[in-house]
Order: sequence, then structure tokens, then C-alpha cells
Amino acid sequence: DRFRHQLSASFQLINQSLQEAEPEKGSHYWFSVNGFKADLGLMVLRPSLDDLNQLEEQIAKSKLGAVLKPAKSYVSVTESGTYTGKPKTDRGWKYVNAHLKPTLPSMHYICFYPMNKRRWPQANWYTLPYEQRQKEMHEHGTIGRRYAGKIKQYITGSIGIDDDEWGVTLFSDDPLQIKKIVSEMRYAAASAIYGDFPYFIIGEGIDEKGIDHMLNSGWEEQ
Ligand code: 76R
Repeated sequence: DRFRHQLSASFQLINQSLQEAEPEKGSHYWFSVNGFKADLGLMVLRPSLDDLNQLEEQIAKSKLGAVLKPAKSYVSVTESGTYTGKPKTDRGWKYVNAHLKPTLPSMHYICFYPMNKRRWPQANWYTLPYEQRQKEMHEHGTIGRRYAGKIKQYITGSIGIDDDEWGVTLFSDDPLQIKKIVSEMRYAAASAIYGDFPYFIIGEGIDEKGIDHMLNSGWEEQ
């Protein structure tokens, strides 16, 4: 029991240093993972790999880190689509900046999955002419924009950084909207012909109280 309270205290310290760095140095989102792939999830945005490493070290050396077993990890850099060219309006620049240096939303559900574009002989995204990729991404974007207000999406690039090519992070207050947008996009060529999706993670955002509950309450007597 004492040990569990130490874990809570350890979590508080980690969360405190996250909060102290923000909002100047990024944003973060804690979540409870559905299914037994993992229990606790943390998405952190920082301006450099160095900042991320420092945080990873702090967690690894903490009491909480001593009991956590890494289930999945993904490193990538925020990206804003280029197929529409440079923004021409203030609203356009606002959109780009909001995707390059996001403050993660407080929506209740998070979905994360990596994505690759195929390099099959008959379906090679990387040998398509720019105009065709632009056309496919436009169709893709048209579907996406219908979810404005219901889904917040962040595309992060990971070519040369992690195992897959992009990380897709979706936030929503309604998990069925997540299922819906991903299903709908599957039928557009950008995903239907060229997309591969190694795995999915879905979870529920939790605050300090929720994490304290996860670490401390409801344990069956040993
Ligand atoms: O031209 C345009 O209008 C499109 C703007 C746009 C680009 C360039 C855009 C819009 N995306 C772009 C790039 Mn996207 N996105 C995904 C997924 O599950 C799946 O099938 C795909 C996972 C989702 C759910 C999603 C949502 N997008 C990309 C790229 C990089 C491709 C490259 O560079 O070659 C990937 C991998 C990707 C994947 N996308 C949108 C959305 C949504 C909701 C939008 C509309 C956003 C808005 O206008 O507010």
C-alpha cells in the first residue's frame, strides 16, 4: 500500500515537470489504453529529440518507471500537409501552425496508429507523379474536412525516425466517429490502394485523479 502511494507521488513529480515546461515547450496527453495491449499511455510534444530524451530518462529513473513495462513507443515529428502548397490566407497559416505546434485537445478519446504508403509494383505511392498524389490527397482531405469539429487529427512524420512512415493521432469525444472516419478513408485511393496500417491503439484521456485511481484504488486484497 505504501509502495502504491509512492507510485502516485512519483507520477505527480513527472506530471509536474511536464506541466512546468508547457505551454512554451509543447503539450501532453495521458490516457488509459483499452484492451490489454497496455495500461497507461502518454503522448508528449517537445521542440527537440533532446527534450524528449530528458523526459524519457526522468521516467525511466523514477519509482513509477521501475514498475512500468514499455509496451509500445513511437517517435515522430509534427507535419502539416504540403499538397495544397503554401497557405494563402491567415486562416491557412493558422491551420498549419496549429498542426506544427499543437496544444493537444482535451477531447475524451485518443486513437493512435502508424501508417505506411505502399511500395508494391502495382501500387507504389513513391513513384506516382506529384499531380496524382495531390489529387488523391485532395480526395482524402475532402473526406477529412467533413469531420471538422468531431475529429481532431495530427499527422506526424517518422521516415528515418521510427519503424513506420507516419503516426496518425485522432482525438474525439465520440469513439464511433473515429471508427467512421477511418472506415470512410479506407475507401479513398490514398488509403484503399496505398495505405498500410500495422496496429491501432485506442484509449481514454485521464487526468491526475484518474491516474491516482489507476495506481491506488480498487486493488483486490493480497
Ligand atoms: O489537400 C488537402 O485538402 C488535404 C490536406 C491533408 C493532407 C496533405 C490531409 C487532410 N491529410 C494530409 C496528409 Mn490526412 N489523415 C490521415 C489519416 O486511416 C487512414 O486511412 C488515414 C489516416 C487520417 C484519419 C487523416 C485525417 N494524411 C496525410 C498524410 C501524409 C501523406 C503524404 O504526405 O504523402 C497521411 C499519412 C494522412 C493520413 N487528413 C486530412 C485527415 C483529416 C481529418 C483531414 C482534413 C483536415 C482538415 O482540413 O481540417
